Amino acid sequence: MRLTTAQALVRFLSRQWSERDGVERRLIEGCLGIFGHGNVAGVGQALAEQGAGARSALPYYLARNEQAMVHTAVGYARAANRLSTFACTSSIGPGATNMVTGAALATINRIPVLLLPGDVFATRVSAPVLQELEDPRSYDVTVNDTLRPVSRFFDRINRPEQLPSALLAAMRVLTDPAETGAVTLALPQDVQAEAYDWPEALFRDRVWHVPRPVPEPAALARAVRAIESARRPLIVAGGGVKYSEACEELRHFAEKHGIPVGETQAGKGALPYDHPLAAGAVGHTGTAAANALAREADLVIGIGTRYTDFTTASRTLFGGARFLNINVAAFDAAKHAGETLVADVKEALFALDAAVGRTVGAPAWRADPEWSARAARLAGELREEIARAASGRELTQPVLLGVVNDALNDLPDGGVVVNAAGSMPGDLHRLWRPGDPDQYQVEYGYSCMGYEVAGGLGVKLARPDREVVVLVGDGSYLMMAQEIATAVQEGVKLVVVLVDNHGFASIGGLSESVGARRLGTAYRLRGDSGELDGGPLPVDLAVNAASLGADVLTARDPDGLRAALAKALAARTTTVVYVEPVPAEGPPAQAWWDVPVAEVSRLPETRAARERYEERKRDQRPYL
Ligand SMILES: Cc1ncc(C[n+]2csc(CCOP(=O)(O)OP(=O)(O)O)c2C)c(N)n1
Ligand SMILES: [Mg+2]
Repeated sequence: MRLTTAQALVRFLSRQWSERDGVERRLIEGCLGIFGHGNVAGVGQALAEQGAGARSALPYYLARNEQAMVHTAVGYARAANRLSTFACTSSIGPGATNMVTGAALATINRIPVLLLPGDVFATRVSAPVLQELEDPRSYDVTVNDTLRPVSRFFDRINRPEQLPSALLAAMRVLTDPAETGAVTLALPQDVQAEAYDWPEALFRDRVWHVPRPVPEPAALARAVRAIESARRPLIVAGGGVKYSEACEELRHFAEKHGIPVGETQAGKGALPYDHPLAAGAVGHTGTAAANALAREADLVIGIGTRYTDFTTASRTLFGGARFLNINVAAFDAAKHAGETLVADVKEALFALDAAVGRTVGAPAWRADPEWSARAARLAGELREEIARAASGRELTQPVLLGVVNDALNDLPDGGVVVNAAGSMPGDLHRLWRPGDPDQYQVEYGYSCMGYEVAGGLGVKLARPDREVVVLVGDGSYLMMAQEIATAVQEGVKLVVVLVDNHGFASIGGLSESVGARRLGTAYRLRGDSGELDGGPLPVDLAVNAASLGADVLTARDPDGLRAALAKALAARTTTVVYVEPVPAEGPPAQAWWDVPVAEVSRLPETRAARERYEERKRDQRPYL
């Protein structure tokens, strides 16, 4: 078939499917894009020619910012448990480099997205073209090379003939649970428009089987021995549990053996929050319950977790525990010198279920009954503590989150909550009571300000059956609120709760604790002193949201918020609920986080912070 490279690309993408457990779905649901001279005549023309409407094989969505469109693709793919995603087409130059942050976010969170940045002429006949970076050492370098370290697969299509093998490699990485992340095919603008004779076979429907690798028998035997020799095991459930759709298996395994479960941000909701073995959030933003268990456990069973510093409290949390790591990615399984079980989480739990406690002659294995009973007591106290934190007459942030949580848990569909950066993720991790595993969608791998609205749009595209509530701080809103306009354009309804505390509550607190005097963390006018300590900014974010096409409601107290949320959830159009919460001290952190403090300073508060830092630093153990 004689087609341009871009036409062949679009035709190919519209015929790719993923399959897991016998269920097939489109692998590339659609194409988000912003056009410029680097893609309008190539990918843009190809999309237009194939028919890019909502009912076409590869629908096109106009976004407002290239970083945001990658966030939208991530929100979609994550809510689809990584079985489907979006392509993102950009022009060359700034359009392409705007995607770097989104790509890093996708790769760090292990979420598949397909990026199609335009690139400068392969022939170089017109070089340097508008927006081309010239590297005096080599004409082979373009700004798109910044996407290499943040992509799990990167290729530049300098000849049409290179496209088929690059596409096959790209689809393989997108659908490989161990390798997935951002996949980038850089497309020189002349090659996009160049015609070539393609074999028809390239455009046949192709199904990509998403594997569930089973554990190796010897590794399974070692894992069983590790579990059976433990008395005080603790499961740390990460995002891998949810992506593998193994929450039921996790519950069954924990119950059968009396093992308490702590959850990371990505794993939150894996176990019902009111389960007697649910110790809640673990780590720096963890609960007293989970962290107490973590300090005393003799075996940590990490399931689908990357063990970030928030989970390990910068390697201060897990006492003398050994590690057993169940992960589809060998890279993660090998962390902390653990016993490794490289497998899909569901398959691993299935295999362990058949093997643990079945050693001939041995009684069915369970954790020390006192340990399980203690976990149940702590879980009970945790539920009371969470209920206390969320109650109150003043609209503090914990109360606000409690009101939103109740509103979602009252919905028949359970809703989804989306958040990423600021002071809310910590409060959400500790306090949120997920109605089900799909409800909690907090991006905390990259914790990227600006993910919230754009990511929420993607979540809603994946889950039109659910109400999607985006929680966004004023700082994050000011970085990237423009996708409200895209939601309005698409008739995709979001509820955005805009939490305006006039600056960076999170970094303000952190700044004070490290002796940095809260510099640059409150939004104030430049005052007479020359510092940013003047009056409040005359910035009205509620009016801003209305100007983007959203309906806007304002809430001043818990009852007002309940009423506004009820209205917003019942509405058909995107609605922003604007709230200025009452400032309140958050609960004290139950575990440390390593943020190095200045070793020398003239400021007394910095010296005091350094003393505290050095004391805590002594607890840090490498685990290996
Ligand atoms: C893109 C990006 N830049 C900087 C940071 C560092 N950072 C983390 S939270 C935060 C402030 C967030 O402010 P806001 O959204 O208002 O939330 P609040 O802390 O007030 O709850 C900053 C600057 C980040 N996470 N992401
Ligand atoms: Mg703020």
